[in-house]
Amino acid sequence: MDDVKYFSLHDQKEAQLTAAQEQLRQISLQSSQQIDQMNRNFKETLNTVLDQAEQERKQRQKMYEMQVDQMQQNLEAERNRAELMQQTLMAQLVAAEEKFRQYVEKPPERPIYKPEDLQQTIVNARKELGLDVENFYNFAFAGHAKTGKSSLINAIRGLNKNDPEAAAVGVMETTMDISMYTFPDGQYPHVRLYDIPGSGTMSHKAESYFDDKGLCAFDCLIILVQNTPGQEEIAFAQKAIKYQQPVAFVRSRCDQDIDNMLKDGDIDEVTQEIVYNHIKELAEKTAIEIKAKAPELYKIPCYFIAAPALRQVVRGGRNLIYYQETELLEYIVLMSKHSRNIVVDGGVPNGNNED
Ligand SMILES: Nc1nc2c(ncn2[C@@H]2O[C@H](COP(=O)(O)OP(=O)(O)OP(=O)(O)O)[C@@H](O)[C@H]2O)c(=O)[nH]1
Ligand SMILES: [Mg+2]
Repeated sequence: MDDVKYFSLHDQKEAQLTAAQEQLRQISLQSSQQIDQMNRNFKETLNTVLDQAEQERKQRQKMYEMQVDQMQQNLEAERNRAELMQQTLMAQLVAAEEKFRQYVEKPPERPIYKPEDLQQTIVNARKELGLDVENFYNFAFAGHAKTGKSSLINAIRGLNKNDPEAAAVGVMETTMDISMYTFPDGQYPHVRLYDIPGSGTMSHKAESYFDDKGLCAFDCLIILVQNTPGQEEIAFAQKAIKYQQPVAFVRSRCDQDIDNMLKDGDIDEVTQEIVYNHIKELAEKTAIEIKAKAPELYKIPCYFIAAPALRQVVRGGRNLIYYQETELLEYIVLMSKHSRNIVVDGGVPNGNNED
């Protein structure tokens, strides 16, 4: 009996166990189905997301590729344009080089213009001549040979040609080098007179005379003229104006004109009136010639003198006949005073180029 009881209990338990196992199996089956379903769902979702991402990536890639294409096209167009420009520039350069080569191979149509540094030329000329422009007013007596430059300097200094301190004077070409003279007895201590060799000779050519002698270096230029100012004297004066130098013409040896008139029987005697008329005539002729040849020089004064008469004036002696010695002396004194800022009645003589 007990055994029967035992077996039925056992069976019961067994049945319960089997049922529980079945239940467990069912639950496990359901769970695994659920998990499978979730897996499938997850995969689906993942695939959808991945698909979308892939599509987006492709779209972006396509867009980037299009942009890169566009940029490449732009770059190519830019490169082509640069190449074209380079070719054009090269062609222009080659043409310019050829033009330049042809230009430099040909002799210049006109002389090459080199602007002259006037101030530097003056400085150099002063250095070369050893000219002291700080402490002295320097007159240069220049002009054609035998116009009486040395005789004029002697006369201004009150000397005659035989005086040991006089400048050499003669009928042959006499002054060969530039010489400096001062006033005797300490008169006008700040004035120096420079005797310049005559131009138009074999040794001193007229064309290069102004530059060769460094005439621009002087404070004032006294140009002695032959009869009336000719091309030579006009060219010197034009140069002087270029260097802004005060300049005056002097026609010396006027006494010889009068002597000749006497010898030729044009006049019977020498009077002051005859001399004045002669000077007037010469002055008018000179003015006409200057007006015709170089009107810009019309303001330059021209003094008509005779060296012997001038020497007499300087020495304070009496002379029977005068030319324009006093006027010339006044010019010299006024110019040198003006340079030292000494105010003088009547100012500076006409023609000192300081308009
Ligand atoms: N009658 C007269 N003779 C003069 C006068 N000036 C100069 N002479 C004479 O003319 C000649 C030449 O004079 P110079 O003073 O040597 O002339 P220059 O211009 O200095 O001559 P170079 O230095 O050689 O260029 C000399 O025989 C002088 O005596 C003048 O005003 N009247
Ligand atoms: Mg001389």
